[in-house]
Amino acid sequence: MEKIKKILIGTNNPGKYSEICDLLPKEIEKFSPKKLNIKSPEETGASFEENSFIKASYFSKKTNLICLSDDSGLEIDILNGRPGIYSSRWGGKNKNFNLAIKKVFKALDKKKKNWREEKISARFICALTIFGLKKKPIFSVGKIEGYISNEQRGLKGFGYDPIFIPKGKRKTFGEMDPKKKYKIDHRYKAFKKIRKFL
Ligand code: ITT
Repeated sequence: MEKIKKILIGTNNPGKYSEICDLLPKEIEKFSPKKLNIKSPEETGASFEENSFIKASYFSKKTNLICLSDDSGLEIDILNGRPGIYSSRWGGKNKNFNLAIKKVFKALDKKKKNWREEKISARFICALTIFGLKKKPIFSVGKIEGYISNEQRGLKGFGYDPIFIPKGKRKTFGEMDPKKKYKIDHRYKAFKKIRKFL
């Protein structure tokens, strides 16, 4: 099997970038689109898998490097899966996640007045693609089930971390030590399935 020596981590999201760096073996040389001055492509896919493939193939073709991309997001059941593949876009142009979280709370208020007294089931999903190998691309998906917190808690992590409580835990991802989060989350689970390639 072709072992990867160099990889472009195809994300312009700093939170994701540091988490993916941590999940990859130390000896792999890592590159970022930011350093190479490459903007992200438009995410025109209809699923996490499609968008992940769009990013990995785009960055890989631009750089001639093997590229790993992650498309991820938060699905809330009573919102019919929203924000889902639009998780990033709910943060607006400036990727403001206080704003995105406000939007989530507003949508929940609209759906169910007393949602804060109930368990609001949700999950984080991560779809990974590795593109640019001699053989066909590698795909993997990981999920973590949990609940939406009735208030924003914790300053650690990124994105929706302050409102997501994984099943069986009390703390939000925003309150958890990032190293602990990295060992249980959707991204970790997706990585675990493709460990043999890395
Ligand atoms: P790239 O496309 O450049 O990777 P992005 O932020 O636009 O960056 P996505 O399109 O995959 O990435 O959007 C995923 C959004 O879902 C991301 O912006 C976060 O807000 C949220 N998200 C994904 N994983 C998360 C995690 O582990 N913790 C908190 N929020 C997460």
